[in-house]
Amino acid sequence: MGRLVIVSNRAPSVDGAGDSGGLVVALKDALSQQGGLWIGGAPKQSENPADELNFHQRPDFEIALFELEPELYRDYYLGYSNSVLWPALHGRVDLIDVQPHYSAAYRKVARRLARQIARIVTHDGMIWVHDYQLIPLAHELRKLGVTSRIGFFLHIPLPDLQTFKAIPEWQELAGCLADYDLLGLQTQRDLGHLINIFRHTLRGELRPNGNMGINGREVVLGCFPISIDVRGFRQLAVDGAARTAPPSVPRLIGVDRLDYSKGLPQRLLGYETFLSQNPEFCNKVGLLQIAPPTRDDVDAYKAIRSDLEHLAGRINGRFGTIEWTPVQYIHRALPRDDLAVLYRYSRVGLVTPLFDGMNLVAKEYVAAQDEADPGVLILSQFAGAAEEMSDALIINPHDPQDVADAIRTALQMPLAERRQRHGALYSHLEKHDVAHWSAAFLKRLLAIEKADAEWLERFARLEPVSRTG
Ligand code: ADQ
Repeated sequence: MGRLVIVSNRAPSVDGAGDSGGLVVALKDALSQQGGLWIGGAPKQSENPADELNFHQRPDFEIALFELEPELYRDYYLGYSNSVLWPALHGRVDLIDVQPHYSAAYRKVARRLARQIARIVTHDGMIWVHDYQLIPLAHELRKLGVTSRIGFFLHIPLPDLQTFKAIPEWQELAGCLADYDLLGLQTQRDLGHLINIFRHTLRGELRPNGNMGINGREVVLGCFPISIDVRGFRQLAVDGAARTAPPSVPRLIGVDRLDYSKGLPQRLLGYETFLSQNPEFCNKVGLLQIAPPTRDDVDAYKAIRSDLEHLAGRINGRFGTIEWTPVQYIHRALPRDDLAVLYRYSRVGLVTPLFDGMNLVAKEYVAAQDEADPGVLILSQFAGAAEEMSDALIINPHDPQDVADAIRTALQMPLAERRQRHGALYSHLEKHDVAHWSAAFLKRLLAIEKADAEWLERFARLEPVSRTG
């Protein structure tokens, strides 16, 4: 069997620092077993980018970095990826910023990267492309005659057809998705949307095996809910708790990138409603919100920070006392072992996105709990994680009353019920950890024989492109 090649917008660090993040942990084993290669964007842009991948050998696998000019990177990443695709795929069509040069840059990056990858992959290799920044990659690779199996995993949600159509290039994108051999989504919800998009855009036909017949070939579809290193994260929390004292009042915790999809203002409104309706809890509970900045250069992100600070200030002004601050807000990232112990010592985990592919914080919170005295997870019905985690308290994040009621229920929940809910959530997660996720995807990709020769020929006839052009 050939080499496994992972492609993502960002590569792991060349020296292994920061590997504790989910995806690297998930794929490290599979990559090291097969002499794998991870291709990703260089951490810095360059005025004169090399037209070749830049290789670095780590002890576990090889990394190849691609460089982009700052302007191209801006239009491809901050522009098309995060000002068009991210809002559209999260159902925030009101935030889409359509600029013709954004989509041109997006396609250009895929074309350039495909040329660089086509020079190094072999027919028997497997290519696994990650996420919305690189949807057209298989299309560009096929045009160059690459015959390897190519799979794609979308980490973020796929919305319904009407919302998807708000992307000016929606038909083109649907066509590009259909050029993969395997398409993996986080949830059944998203899978249903994909099937509908294919039916309407490409006259796709759902086959009895769950795959899609499109233009005479079969595209394999699957739902692969991503997870975390459950046991590893639990151990971090256990070790951390041995070094740290618990907080003096029961704590609610929220941990999110500062993103409009995460429902942070809605969460604070729910907490405010809870405090106003349950004054007996004032002084006896606190909310810790950790929200590091992200994509600060995109306009839609600038407002969230001030909204959040305004709300936190209002709640603290309204309910706070000399001794008690109802909302503690930290605007930066924390080391994973600190996060793990903060989760463990929090009586309630608040995960309230308005739309989320999966949401790993929900899984981290459950993994970190003490099974003898676990906290309660409050989870939005719009997080992908809600499909698997029905033993959480499932809420509608748009309804402050629903959030407030769930907070009260969680804080008053008897130990026996907390243990029962946590036990069910943890045992599911233990079986469905991140290793299970990557193995399931790769097994499906491996089972695909090879790209259909006739189909590839059609591609070549369509657009003859030189490998070095
Ligand atoms: P994200 O939108 O980044 O991921 P999420 O799944 O919650 O969302 O993952 C965030 C990760 O960042 C978690 O591991 C969390 O611990 C970490 N993190 C958040 N705040 C932090 C802080 N202050 N300090 C340190 N670490 C912090 C996208 C999709 C999700 C999908 C994942 C994986 O949007 O829906 O679950 O990819 O596929």
